[in-house]
Amino acid sequence: MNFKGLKVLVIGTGISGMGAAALLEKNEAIPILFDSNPDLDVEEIKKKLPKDTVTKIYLGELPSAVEKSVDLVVLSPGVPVDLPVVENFRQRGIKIWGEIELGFRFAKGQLLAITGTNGKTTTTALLGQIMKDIAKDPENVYIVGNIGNPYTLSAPKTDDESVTVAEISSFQLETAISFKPHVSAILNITPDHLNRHHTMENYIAIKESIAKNQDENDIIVLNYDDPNTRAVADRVRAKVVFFSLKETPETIGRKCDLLYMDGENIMYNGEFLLNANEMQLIGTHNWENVMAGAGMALAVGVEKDDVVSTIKSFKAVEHRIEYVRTVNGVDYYNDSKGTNPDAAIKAVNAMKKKTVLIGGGYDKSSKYDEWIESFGDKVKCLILLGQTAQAIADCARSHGFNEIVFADDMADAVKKASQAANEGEAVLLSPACASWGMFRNYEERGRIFKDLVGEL
Ligand code: UMA
Repeated sequence: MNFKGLKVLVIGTGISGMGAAALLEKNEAIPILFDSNPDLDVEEIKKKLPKDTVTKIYLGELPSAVEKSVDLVVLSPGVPVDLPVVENFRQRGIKIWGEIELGFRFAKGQLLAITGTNGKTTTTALLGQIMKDIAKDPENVYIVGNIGNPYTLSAPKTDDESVTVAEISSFQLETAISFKPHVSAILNITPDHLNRHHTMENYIAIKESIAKNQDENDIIVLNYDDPNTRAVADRVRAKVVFFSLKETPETIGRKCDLLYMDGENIMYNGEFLLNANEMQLIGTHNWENVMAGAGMALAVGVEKDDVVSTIKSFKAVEHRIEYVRTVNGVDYYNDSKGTNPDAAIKAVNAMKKKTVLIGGGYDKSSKYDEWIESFGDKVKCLILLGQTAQAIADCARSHGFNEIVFADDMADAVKKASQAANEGEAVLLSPACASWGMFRNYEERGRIFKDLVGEL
């Protein structure tokens, strides 16, 4: 597609909007940046764009003359697709792409893409590392997407030899039109982002759309244990590889490629890959992430020994049950990426000691019952902050859990957690909620937590 002279409205001035605007300008399109937050500073935004940029920037309201002049709209992932301004463009027949779609139009080489409610970041980082470790030129392997690297920044650098490993969120899939991975994976689908996607059916359909352009030559790796992802197998054209914590080739009752557990051994179609205790990652949810990442790597022909060697040395990604330090005999863990109840349950399950848990944050209309029920005897005290604090406290009390402390902010939460935890116990930040409203993103929340723990 020729972008020369095309007037493209880019909505959102976060990292995706910046990446999109820079790519468009380089390709002689005329990007126009718009952000609905009127309090942003135009000069600060300009500083993040390439030098000598001529991109026009509008904040708050989009002038109707500008709205009428636009040929194409590119949305940042955080911009809901049902906003009135977006709806207006749709009714006028103006194309609406996500930043991922724009990147994809410029990308070459092999594309491996991962979605799912939880485990995306770990699986993407692991698979990216496997591909880097075997690559002739590791610089030509790109790890992009929701993990924090806009696709539009790396896509134009790719060539036929490139490998791109992409973490793709449901927000990004909603506006990915021709996006077609060679290998995709859906790790699991449990309730999340329902304030944006409204129903589970819609959320599942969006996740499943990662495979909508895949054909018989492509591969999809799916979690057999999750009924939502298992059912996807019957609706896609790509060849299916399953992974499962529960089934084996004998019990699964169908002929298929399968990664599975034989006790604590990770297996692939009857062949031993590695023992789970040889990995640095902890928790059975990570066995699933490892099976998914290994399945994708094996699908593109990476040798078994190479896959295993990277898995053995791979360490937890930042903010994902990340050990911070031990103070006065108390272990501190940062799981700021635990942004929904399901992810937070996995962190609680991975804890080996009695735990003081810090939770709460932005309200995504989640239900907290299963998270509270997962506490068992392990969680001794819940420290709550943010918009959801009261709702979580009410839910916890209705399940008979009464050890609840409210905190004003993260500093207060860390202080109260350090007072509540005794020697030999753990403090875990795993909020079950997004960070928005109190922090810019989960990374900022995690770093502030780690800084505060560092000061104890
Ligand atoms: N904005 C508008 N109008 C709106 C909503 C937002 O103008 O209606 C503006 C905001 O004022 C802000 C900008 O959009 O200035 C932010 O855009 P964004 O929210 O899309 O954020 P980016 O900085 O571009 O980061 C996005 C992803 N953010 C979201 O999906 C919310 C990042 O995922 C991702 O790393 C990045 O693109 C690169 O691909 C973060 C995330 O929280 C980690 N993802 C969610 C999750 O993991 O649960 C899906």
